[in-house]
Amino acid sequence: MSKILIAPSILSADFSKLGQEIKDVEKCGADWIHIDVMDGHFVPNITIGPVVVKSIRPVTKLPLDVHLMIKEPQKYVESFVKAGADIITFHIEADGDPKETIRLIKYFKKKVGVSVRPKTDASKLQGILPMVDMILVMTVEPGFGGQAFMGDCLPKIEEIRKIFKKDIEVDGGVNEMTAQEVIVKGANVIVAGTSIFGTKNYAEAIKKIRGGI
Ligand code: S6P
Ligand code: MG
Repeated sequence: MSKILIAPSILSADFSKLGQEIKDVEKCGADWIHIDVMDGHFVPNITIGPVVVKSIRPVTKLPLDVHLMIKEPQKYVESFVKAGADIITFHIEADGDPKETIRLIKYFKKKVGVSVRPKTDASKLQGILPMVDMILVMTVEPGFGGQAFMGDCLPKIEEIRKIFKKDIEVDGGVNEMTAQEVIVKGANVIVAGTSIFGTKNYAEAIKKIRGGI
């Protein structure tokens, strides 16, 4: 089994000291920094944009894993690339031609991910799997941190793992217990917001989510 990667979601960090929070999770064993971008249209919440990504870039050596929960993702790829994103994931449900958006991200030589909402069937990914580096399986309805994990998404992780050998990232309500459920199904990248930033000991939280594997 490949190494389990932990990507703390900064949405649950203390934004008044964001740089320090990122340095802290890096020191405590995080592998990637997960950045949730919401536009108030694709999801009912607004978070951060390229300006914040740019200010984070010099703070850490870790890859910046940008999760775009926005309409028309193709319009914003270049801004996030210029801001310093290493991995750009957009939603298959967003408008536009997913293949064109994938090609655009690849043109900038960035790692490309495609995400599916809980109710979206894995079959919707047919045709794009050979083009991408990562599939992000949402285990909550995107929009807010701190929601409860949706166990009915577990079979989808297994279904995708059977036909996809690259990274499978899981995002939403993941804690030390649900992490083990998604790892067993084949996930190898774990996003965790509340279950890391909501604790006092980030190193311990990351270690427990990784499950000692
Ligand atoms: C979607 C959500 C995710 C984040 C997240 C995880 O609603 O916002 O995309 O990555 O904040 O947080 P948590 O607390 O569920 O681990
Ligand atoms: Mg996310």
